This record gives sequence, C-alpha cells and structure tokens, in this order.
Amino acid sequence: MEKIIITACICGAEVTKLQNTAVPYTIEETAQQAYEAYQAGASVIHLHVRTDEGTPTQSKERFKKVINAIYQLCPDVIIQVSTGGSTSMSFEERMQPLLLFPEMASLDCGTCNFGSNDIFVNTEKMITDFAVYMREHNIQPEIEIFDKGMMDTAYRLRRNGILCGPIHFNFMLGVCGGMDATKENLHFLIQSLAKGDTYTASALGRHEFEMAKEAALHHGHIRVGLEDNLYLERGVLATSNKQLVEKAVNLAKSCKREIASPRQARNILHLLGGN
Ligand code: KMH
Ligand code: ZN
Repeated sequence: MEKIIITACICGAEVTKLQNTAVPYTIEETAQQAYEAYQAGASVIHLHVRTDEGTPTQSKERFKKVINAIYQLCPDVIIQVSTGGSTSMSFEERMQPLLLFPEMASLDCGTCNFGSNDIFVNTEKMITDFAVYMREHNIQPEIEIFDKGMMDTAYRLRRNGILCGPIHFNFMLGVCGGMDATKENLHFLIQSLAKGDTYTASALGRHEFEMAKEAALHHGHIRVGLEDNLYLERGVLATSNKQLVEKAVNLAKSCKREIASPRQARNILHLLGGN
C-alpha cells in the first residue's frame, strides 16, 4: 500500500486558548501534544512556539527548549520548524530557529494578504536568503504555497539553482488572501507538480479534512492540527491535536493508504536520516 505522511501542526501563531483551550503554549504542553500526535501517527511536527502567555515567538532559546522536550519523548520524530512565524515578525526573527539546524523548516514562497488586515511578507530576497541558508546547512525546506504564483516562484528558484533536488510542497489552501480550499484548486496545483516532487495538502477550518481526503486519494500527504483547524467536526472543538491526527489516520486508511513511520517519511522526503 502507498505510504502517507501525516504532519501535525500543533499550535501555529494565530490561534489562542480563548478559541480552544487545547492550543498548547508552554514547553510541556507543546511537547506533550507533539508526542501524542506522533503516537497517533504523525511523523512530522510543524512547529511554532509560544511564550507561556501564548505570544508567538521565534526565540532560538524557546525553540531549543521545546525541540529538546519533544525529542525526549519521541527521538525519531521529524521536526519542521516554522520560518513563517507570525505576520508581524521580521526576517531576522523568523531566521532564529534555523540557527539550531533543524532537520526541516517551512519556506514560504511569496507575499500575500493574510486575513482581513495583515500582509504576510516574503520578498524574493527573503525567500532566497532562507533557501540558501537551509541549503548550506542541510535543512530540508518544505515549500509553503498559498497561491499558484508561489509554486511558480519555487520552480523559478530551482531553475536558478537556489532550490535544488526534489521539492516537497505544502499546499495551504483557504487563507483569506490565498487560494480557496476547493478540489479544483487543489487539483490545479497537483497537476502543476513536476515529476518527482511531492505534496502535502492542508486547509483552514472545516476544509482541513476535505482537502486531506482529496490528497489521500491522489498520492499526496496530509497535514492536520490546531494551527489550521480547531474543530473535530462541525460545532465540536477538538480536545487535542491527537484527536485530529487520529481522524486523519482513519481517513487515510479508508482511502487505502498506509501511515508512514518517521523512517519511511524520511525516505519519501529525501531527508539525510533516510535510507
Ligand atoms: N503564521 C503564518 C503567518 C509557516 O509556518 O511557514 C505563517 C505560517 C507559515 O504559519
Ligand atoms: Zn505554520
């Protein structure tokens, strides 16, 4: 059976405990939720970190503590730090977790409106600087796509030698300012993939599982978690990331996909730890 990678995006930078008390803030909460997601079947943790009060931070020290706490509980999980941070952060702030040389990091490939009054800024120079640093330090990027033009940018950067090797994309649909989370849009992106490249599908809110199912049916991988969606189903808040991962696992199995272990995920993603 074809393997499927499940990524858990456990807290993000935007959602808060006021919306769902399960959103982890502290080091212990974040590590525990990452561990439970891993036990449920996630092999990749897309990681943002918060202060104990819930403010998003790209502090290298905070990332280090959270990453160490996660590795204590699940040493073989793949940690993908966010270089997106939150929309108000500078390039220098967003760079900080890369100084810890994580195995993977997100790389957002374009600027877009983000919600009603924010702009998520990723100039081509910023993207290039992130990408070059990642390449020079063997950090595998996951290319974050909110709009088709961002995919074109990634392919242009590969033609220019800034990105190299197979690209793994995360198609992030449903951001207010990016592509809507529709099957048509997801298929447009899938059809635009170059041979050998891979993708994860993710979407905000109620579209999370619709896009996950479509990806499971079309050779893709799945991302779920409180960063993108606070609800297990309509009107029912998720009580943990684990619940969302469990739902994704059942969905993937119903689509005849087998859940990838971290080792298998490393092979699919061409990570150095793979064999
Ligand atoms: N929080 C968003 C502004 C990423 O992690 O790279 C950006 C984001 C993407 O979440
Ligand atoms: Zn993120």
